[in-house]
Amino acid sequence: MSKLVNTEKSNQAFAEAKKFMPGGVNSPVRAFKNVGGSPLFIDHGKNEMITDVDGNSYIDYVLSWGPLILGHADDRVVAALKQATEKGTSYGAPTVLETKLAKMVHEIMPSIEMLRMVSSGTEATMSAIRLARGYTQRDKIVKFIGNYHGHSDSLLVDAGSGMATFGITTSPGVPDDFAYDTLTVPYNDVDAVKQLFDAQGDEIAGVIVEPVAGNMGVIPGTQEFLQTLRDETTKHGSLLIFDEVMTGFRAAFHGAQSLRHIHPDITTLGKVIGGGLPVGAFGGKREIMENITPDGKIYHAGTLSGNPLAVTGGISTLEQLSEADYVAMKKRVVALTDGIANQAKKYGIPMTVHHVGTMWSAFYSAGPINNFEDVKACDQDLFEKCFWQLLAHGVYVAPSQFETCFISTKHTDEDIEKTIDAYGAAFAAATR
Ligand code: HOZ
Repeated sequence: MSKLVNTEKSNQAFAEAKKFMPGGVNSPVRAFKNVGGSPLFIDHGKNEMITDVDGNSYIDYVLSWGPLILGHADDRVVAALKQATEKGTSYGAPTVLETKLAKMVHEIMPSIEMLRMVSSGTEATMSAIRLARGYTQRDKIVKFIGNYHGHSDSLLVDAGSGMATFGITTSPGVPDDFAYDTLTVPYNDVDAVKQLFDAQGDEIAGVIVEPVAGNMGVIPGTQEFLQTLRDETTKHGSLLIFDEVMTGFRAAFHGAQSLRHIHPDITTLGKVIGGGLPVGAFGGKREIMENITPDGKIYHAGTLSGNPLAVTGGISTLEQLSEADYVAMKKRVVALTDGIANQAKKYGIPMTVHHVGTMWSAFYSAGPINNFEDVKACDQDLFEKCFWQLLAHGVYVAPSQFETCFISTKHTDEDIEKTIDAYGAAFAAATR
């Protein structure tokens, strides 16, 4: 149960859900398990607010774990979806909408010359790995400790997000042989990358990386680190995969790749590209993408890939976003994170705040925070106490330090002020 708010109906809903679904949820990070309570069951959301089944409303910084950059139930997205639904929910045949979205994505991220749509971020990264392996005719892949790329077998090694939250390094059910071909390296560790490529570079199919890590809180990949990945993969004939499922249209409108001016061979997308509907995509250089079926032999398929509703959600979201929105969102994120840092200072709480574009996180540690080990050393006890206090003050943040918080175009200056005040009240209560 929620410790400080009346959540009787949520608690009842959770008890019932647990009878029929493992842990009562359809994704573990929702369960509030590591903050020692039970989750809120959400009744509805509008703009930057969500309301639970008990009628409590919160300023939402989870935003469905990133997709809702226009906030909940944006009027134009809802209208477009209603119209699309009237025409049919799925055909299993091409629509012009898919080409429209692929073209829009290419214009926003020019490194994506061709695109294949899928139904989730997990499917996008899994397919990108198969593409890298098929294209290079090699098996080994490199990932970074604390990066999370969904829950497919090859990538579920030393992962962030829920794996980190629950302290699991790999999952029963992942065959050893799969993990054997996944080489892991600390994030932002340039020397470790060079050493690995010196030793095994010619066996490596690809490197997959979150250019700004978002599954251990927000940790930017340094310019040197990302440039080293580009240089080493090019030198050894491996592919560089930027996992921008979270950072795409979030770290910047043109993705994290635009911040570092580095072009990956393949990019994976999800979240914002579906405007809150189940979606994913992977794309990149034409000469690589043309190896996918039916043009090539690397197999990929999906009944709901390019689903008209999901694509409509993505198109109507991307169409509404302007450079001015990003300037405004960034200004608010800076005000928010500065405000939180000031409150922490006032109450003598060691804290490090990070933000990139529309993503932010507050680490309960004096820092610096550059990699997974740094996040593991954060004060979990204090995080937990403050988490419940924030809820009691109407602020909903991600229930783990291994996750990112987000902002939408609908968050107002007043929301930011209220949130900073809520952090102040939470810190006062937690240090009492
Ligand atoms: N991929 C999301 C961010 N870490 C979490 C969503 C989930 O696992 O349910």
